[in-house]
Amino acid sequence: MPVRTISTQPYADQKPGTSGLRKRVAHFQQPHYLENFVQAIFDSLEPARRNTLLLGGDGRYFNDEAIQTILRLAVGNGFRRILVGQHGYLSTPAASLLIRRYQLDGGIILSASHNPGGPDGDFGVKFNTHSGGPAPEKVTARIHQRASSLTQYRIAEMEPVPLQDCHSWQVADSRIEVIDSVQDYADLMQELFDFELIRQRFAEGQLHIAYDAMHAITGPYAREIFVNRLGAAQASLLNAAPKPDFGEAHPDPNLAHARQLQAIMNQSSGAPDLGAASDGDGDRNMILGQGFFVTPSDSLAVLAANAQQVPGYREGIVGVARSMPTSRAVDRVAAQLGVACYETPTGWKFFGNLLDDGRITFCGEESFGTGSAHIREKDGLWAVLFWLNLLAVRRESVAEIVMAHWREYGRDYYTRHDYENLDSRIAEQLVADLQAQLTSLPGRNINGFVITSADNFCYKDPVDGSLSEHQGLRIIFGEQARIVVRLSGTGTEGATLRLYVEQYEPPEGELIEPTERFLQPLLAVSETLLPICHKTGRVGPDVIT
Ligand code: G16
Repeated sequence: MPVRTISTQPYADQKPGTSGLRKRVAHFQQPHYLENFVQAIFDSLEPARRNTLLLGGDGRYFNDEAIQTILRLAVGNGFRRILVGQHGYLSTPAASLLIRRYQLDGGIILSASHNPGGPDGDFGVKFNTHSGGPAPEKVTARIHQRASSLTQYRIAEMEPVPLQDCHSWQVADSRIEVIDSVQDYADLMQELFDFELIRQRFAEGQLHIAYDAMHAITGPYAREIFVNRLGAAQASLLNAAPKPDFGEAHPDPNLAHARQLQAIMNQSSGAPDLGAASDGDGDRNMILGQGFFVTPSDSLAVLAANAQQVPGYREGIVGVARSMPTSRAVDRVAAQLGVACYETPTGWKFFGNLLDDGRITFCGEESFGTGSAHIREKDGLWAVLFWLNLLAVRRESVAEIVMAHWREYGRDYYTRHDYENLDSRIAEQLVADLQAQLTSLPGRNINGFVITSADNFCYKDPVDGSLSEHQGLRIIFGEQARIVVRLSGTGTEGATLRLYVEQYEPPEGELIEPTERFLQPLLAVSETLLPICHKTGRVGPDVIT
């Protein structure tokens, strides 16, 4: 079978962001664009780590075509063993699991996560290393460097590989295996959680769930786990058939986009006990109780505090980590448990070393990501099962569990305001203006909020000592409050400015105020320091989560 060497030109814009390379579909469809980036990934691998590969994606538009192209590139580059998800599907958490379970050299996951799909939507390519986690910054820097200087790629001339059934093919020196990832993933979940107990509660009619797969990748996994293994009603699943355009919706599990699920959970009577949703590639989760939203930061804290209620974590946890903009709720749990708590930059890749080094058991982010040492990615269904397991054990509602948590640890009121598709120059200037004031801020009292420190977050990885600078501006008001601002690294158009605002209320204080009302004074302080509306002409954020 012939392998051709094709001339290409370097692309300077193939710089992976927070989570892989994300661009508009049409951008990826430019001649040689995808091939260039994938060849750069292959070239950046050590020869000893260029033999076995996992490949799959979230099923979005262009997934099928990109998989066939990457298969030809992998064969052309001499990979000996290539595992591909059946139908070309792999959720991000399942991909992480399979890389680890089959001890592969790495995996390519095709997804733009929660970004919309379809011909006018977004596409993305992520590379995960042999640990099963997203490539760390030193690897993505190598990929970027290579992509910006590449002049040719190697591609095999071969027929498209049928992906409908699980089977394997020998093509030249490469073995291509089409595999079903659902069973492996469901088996792991069954090891971690008390399926027997959950199944019993479902059977007794004591527990009900509504799970929204948002027409994205988790539908088949959710059907196997909730319906086949746990006996939940078929009707518990919403939008469970993956679609290339996600049903023309935005597969982002938050209050702005999971409206159908919210309507179900806000019914005055008959709402299920747990409402949950996942994103395009299945690594995010949103947790709802009856008329009750659990912030991702609170969810992480509650799971950490309740770890021993769940079989997989009976022996307790060794430590936790959260991304810098995530609220400090989990820090309070860690302090009480006497375990370490790490603060990392935004991006799941920063948890990798802490997990590999056995320093943490749980980690999470405000961006609807929660996970544990069971794999090296955040895991949407894992978080949902954790909550289900908790509800089954404690026989309390989601709201009761969270409120009991606040009564013990206090509450970190939290909101994130996103200003999307801003003119990049204006957004960068806003951040630069605040950056310029940082050193003069400590000691300043704005409407009763006293700034104790202000910096641009810099992270020194405690395992390998690597430094990641300029990870977001932090204005800290002691234990009382924080304001954080940073530019998103996952958008594909203009700049997205994220403003994160949190304020702590101790256990004896006001714990059930509406979030935006409680945070109004601090939001006003924020507009004083960072006049987003004034400088952008916007009247408010595009999305509040
Ligand atoms: C990715 C990363 C997360 C990050 C999120 C938002 O999630 O894996 O670690 O928190 O993007 O990043 P940003 O604020 O830079 O847009 P996903 O689910 O999109 O892969």
